[in-house]
Amino acid sequence: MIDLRSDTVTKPTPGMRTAMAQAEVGDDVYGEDPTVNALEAMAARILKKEAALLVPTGVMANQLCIRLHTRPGDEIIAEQTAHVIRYEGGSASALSQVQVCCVEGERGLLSAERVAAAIRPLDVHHPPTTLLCLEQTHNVGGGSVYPLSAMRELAGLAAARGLASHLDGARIFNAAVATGVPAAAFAAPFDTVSFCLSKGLGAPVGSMIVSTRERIAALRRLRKMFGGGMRQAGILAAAGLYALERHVERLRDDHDNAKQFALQLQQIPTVYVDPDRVETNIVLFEVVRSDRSTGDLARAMKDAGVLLNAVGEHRFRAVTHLDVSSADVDLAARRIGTVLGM
Ligand code: TLP
Repeated sequence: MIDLRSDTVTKPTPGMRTAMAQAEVGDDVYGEDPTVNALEAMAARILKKEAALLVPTGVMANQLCIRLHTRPGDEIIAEQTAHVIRYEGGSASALSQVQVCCVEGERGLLSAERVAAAIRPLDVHHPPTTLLCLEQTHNVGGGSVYPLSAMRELAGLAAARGLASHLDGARIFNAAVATGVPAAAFAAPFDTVSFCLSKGLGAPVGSMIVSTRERIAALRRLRKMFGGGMRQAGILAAAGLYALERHVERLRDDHDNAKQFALQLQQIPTVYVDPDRVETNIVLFEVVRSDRSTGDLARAMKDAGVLLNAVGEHRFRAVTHLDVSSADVDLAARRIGTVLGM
């Protein structure tokens, strides 16, 4: 089975498992886990921020930051297909009691004009706009990458208008590897930045938040409140350290495989895909001229040995990662061609 549903499906490599088994541990709620402390120091160093915090998931990372930057009744701005809106179970409203202003972007990427127009003027009728959330790379946008200039412009606009800024950098290292811009440069203009260890980096669990020492101290308290204070978490942190040391540069292979996959899909007459839009490890493609539903086609592809996510009426998402090789994507494209009658 070739699993292209997500880069979250990766399993720890033998070397990573050894590092996890050998990790020194302590009680991280007391701040006594040396491996967690080492991971947090490394994340802060790489992203050039003062401090970092390990949290169990990317969702928790985003939601802790939303909670930190807002008060009940505030409004936050995010692109309409952002992960914080679509895939976090309504937690911004449930856990932070904020409403979300959904702004339309181009392949998930917002423009300064649209964001500026969405910031509400001070008025007793309006919810105060207090936070701008961006996503790098943009998942639903197809792994699209904000250029550094756009990130600076948007975060600068937020700061100038008195808003805090949070970057959901779940795949920030994919953006860094794809553009050659250091992840720290993308992170620099934001008040808080989160990134995932358990996607392309291949760790089984974990996300990091980086920010100032003061904000990380406040987030540590909120993490406890949200139930995310872990004990001997060094076993997980060891996987994160291993991933940051060994699995960043290899993201390039995932990008090459994604591009190759898109080029092969393009040969199938009933597939629409634009390989030029494949900037990182996510491929969005559409099956056209088919009277079968995407759910039905996804089941047929599964029977043929390819797992994919159906993400719209005609649309599929395929994600390349550590556990799929270039030969695997060739085979997956051939199997999809067979299912589609080529
Ligand atoms: N994304 C998952 C699903 O939740 C959709 C995926 O398969 O892509 N931010 C972004 C941009 C993400 O793509 C994800 C996960 C998260 C946050 C949440 O991370 P986890 O799953 O660790 O809570």
